[in-house]
Amino acid sequence: MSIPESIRERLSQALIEGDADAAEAAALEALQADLDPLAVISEVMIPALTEVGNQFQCGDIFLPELMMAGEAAERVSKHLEAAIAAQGRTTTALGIVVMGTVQGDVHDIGKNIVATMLRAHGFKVVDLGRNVAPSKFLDAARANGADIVAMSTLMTTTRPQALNTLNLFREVGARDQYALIVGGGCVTETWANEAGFDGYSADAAGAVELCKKLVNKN
Ligand code: B12
Repeated sequence: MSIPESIRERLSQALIEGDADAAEAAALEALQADLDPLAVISEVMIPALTEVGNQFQCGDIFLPELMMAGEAAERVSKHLEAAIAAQGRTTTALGIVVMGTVQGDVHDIGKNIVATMLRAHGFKVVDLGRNVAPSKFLDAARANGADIVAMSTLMTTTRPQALNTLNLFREVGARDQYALIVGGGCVTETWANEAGFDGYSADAAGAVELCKKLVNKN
């Protein structure tokens, strides 16, 4: 079912204005109307946050407004994530994914959505949270017997930390034991390939396909 214009407009406007209450109300209305939570994320939430990011970059809005939009998006994504999780029906784990946002970066909305989607599709996800040091990725991969180590990074300034993490796995001779993947707004497929990662995806649905491919279960 396509997203009715009234819900689309209200949610988008509320996110852009950083009105968390109005955004939450519109998201709950979308879920009550049985709209696909992933479509709400990709067709409304991401474009609205892209607009917020552009306005911030141009100096049309400042940090307080960016933070209000971030809070509104977090409130909305909690409901959408719960709805995605409720759709998951798989009981046996397809594979184990250790996931986190790289060191220095606190953006975790996209990472949380990817984690939820992976869980809904049958992966066990060990979520390390945000601002995760390279050594923490390595320790968690070893401790949990991970198949995949997934890094999220949203800023060009923290992107090198994904590479530092990959290099740490190389230095300790653990590179070939895990598939290392990366994603987030500042990463491209070309960058990920050139850096030597095993995969990249621009969105959560693609992340699921990528992880299935990497564990050879699709
Ligand atoms: C919300 C937001 C915030 C919130 C974050 C709240 C939170 N809990 O995450 C707050 C207000 C805290 C924030 C803070 C800052 N932010 Co900010 N923020 C944003 C904003 C508007 C949206 C990000 C977002 O959530 N997008 C929606 C999600 C769903 O998309 P996503 O993260 O890309 O994830 C999808 C895909 O990328 C993919 N994916 C994500 N991770 C992974 C991982 C894997 C393995 C795979 C396969 C796929 C994958 O799947 C996801 C789902 O589809 C962006 C602008 C933008 N256009 O992205 C700026 C933006 C990222 N922020 C920016 C900046 C500069 C900052 C600050 C430094 C501001 C400041 N001066 O303090 C701080 C950073 C603090 C820090 N140390 O990290 C810049 C970064 C610029 C750069 N250097 O690259 C941006 C791009 C804005 C801009 N245009 O200038 N921010």
